[in-house]
This record gives sequence, C-alpha cells and structure tokens, in this order.
Amino acid sequence: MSPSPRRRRAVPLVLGAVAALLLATACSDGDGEPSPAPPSPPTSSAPSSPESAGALRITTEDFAFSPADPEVGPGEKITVVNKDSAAHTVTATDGDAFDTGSIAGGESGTFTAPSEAGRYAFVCTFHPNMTGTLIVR
Ligand SMILES: [Cu+2]
Repeated sequence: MSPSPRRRRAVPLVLGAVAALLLATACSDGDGEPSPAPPSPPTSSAPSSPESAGALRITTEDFAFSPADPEVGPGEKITVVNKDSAAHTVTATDGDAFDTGSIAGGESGTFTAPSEAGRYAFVCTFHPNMTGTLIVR
C-alpha cells in the first residue's frame, strides 16, 4: 500500500525535472545559435574600418621610411603616414608604378601596390636619400 503514493508523487517530479531540462536546453540553444559562428564571414562583413583591417602602413619619420622594405599583396592599398614636419613622397623610381605625390608634414596619403609581384624601389622625390623597396608578393 505504501509504495503507490510514492510513485504518484515521483512521476510529476520527474516530469517537472524533464520539463525544466528541456526548457534549459531550449534556452541555451536559442542563445547558442548566433554566437558560435563568428569565423565564417572574414571579408564581406567588415566595412567599418578597412584601414585598420590589416592594411599596410608606411611611416615617414626623421627622414626615413619605416618599414623601408614593406611587403604587400598585389594591388593592396598602402597608407603613408608622415610624422615629419617636412613633406615627403613615396614614389617608385622605376617608371610610374606608384606615387603618393607630396604628403605634407603631419598628413597621410595612400597609394596602391602594383598588381605584378616583384621588388619596386621607391624614393622620396624631395629627399633622394630616403629610399625603400616595396616587395609585392
Ligand atoms: Cu622626403
């Protein structure tokens, strides 16, 4: 006689526990769906800061390029930041592969790397002792 009332009580307890588990599972599934998939869109969904997204930067400081031998991908856009007070340029010495034109002191400019792989010497047209080599992979 005594075991049957125990069973009646136990059944709704188990059902309640199962329901709670199902609810908890459903909740965590709902939370988990959007979060575990961040590595998929690397190129398309990053329009906010293209400059900081791995874009190469050359700095001119104390009448020198840093780095002096930047390595870039073909057609990559390069930002040149002039930290001197004098104007500088990043100008390809061979032909007209690229040229930032004059970048005033404290300003920045950009140029686009050639699409063909190779080594491209460049110079500041104002200060011929400022030289570097752009390496296009
Ligand atoms: Cu210069």
